[in-house]
Amino acid sequence: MAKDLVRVLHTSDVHIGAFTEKWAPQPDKCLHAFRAIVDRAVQEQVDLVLIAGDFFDHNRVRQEVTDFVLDQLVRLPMPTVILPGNHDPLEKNAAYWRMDLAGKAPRVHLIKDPEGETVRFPELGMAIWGRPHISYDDVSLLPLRNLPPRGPEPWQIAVGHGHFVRDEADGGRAYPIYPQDIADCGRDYVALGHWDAHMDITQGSVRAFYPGSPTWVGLSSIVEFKGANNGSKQITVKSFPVTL
Ligand SMILES: [Mn+2]
Repeated sequence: MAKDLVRVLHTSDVHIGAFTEKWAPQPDKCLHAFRAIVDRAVQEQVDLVLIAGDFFDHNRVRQEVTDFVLDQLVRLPMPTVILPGNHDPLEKNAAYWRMDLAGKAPRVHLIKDPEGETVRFPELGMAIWGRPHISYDDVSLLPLRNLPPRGPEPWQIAVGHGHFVRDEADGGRAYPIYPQDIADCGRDYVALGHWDAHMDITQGSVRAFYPGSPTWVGLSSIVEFKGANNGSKQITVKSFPVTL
């Protein structure tokens, strides 16, 4: 039987590597933001950490930066799922390849399959599907189209990094996510990334949120999944300030 309460720390857009030069006003801002996220996940003993893209600001981050990030990931006692975004696509020179995740942080699952893949956590009764960015040129990527059918776990999550299309004015945007993509994705919760603001863009019965960038707006979310065993499933999103 799945756990009755599953808590997921959902963050995105940490933009590690942005403005890290010594002349920048706050050169360590994004590193401190991520360390604060890890502190919170440890304190709150969440069941899973989900990073919905643009974890890194770019793929040229220095080795000392990827070393710091790896040290922080190692501190997390729970599984972590990372989806590469448009700033940190999984290209040949991706920052992710310069971290020994498999050797040092084996609880981290990096979503790699360009078509999309599902990471399963039977002990949590949860499965997470995502399609990664794999190139800086993939502007026509549809992050939430053509998902596989739901799996057996009671909680089916999608993670997507892209731009929510609000109206016709958004028509030409890269990595579009249409309202119908969310409404039709067959998941319980869509963990989004790309926007810096915290936004609830729930469509029909599918809850969907941008958590907000911990670095730029100082926010992140803990999402509580409750009641899978008694048939009254309930999802609560709690936004919290990330203090640096
Ligand atoms: Mn982005």
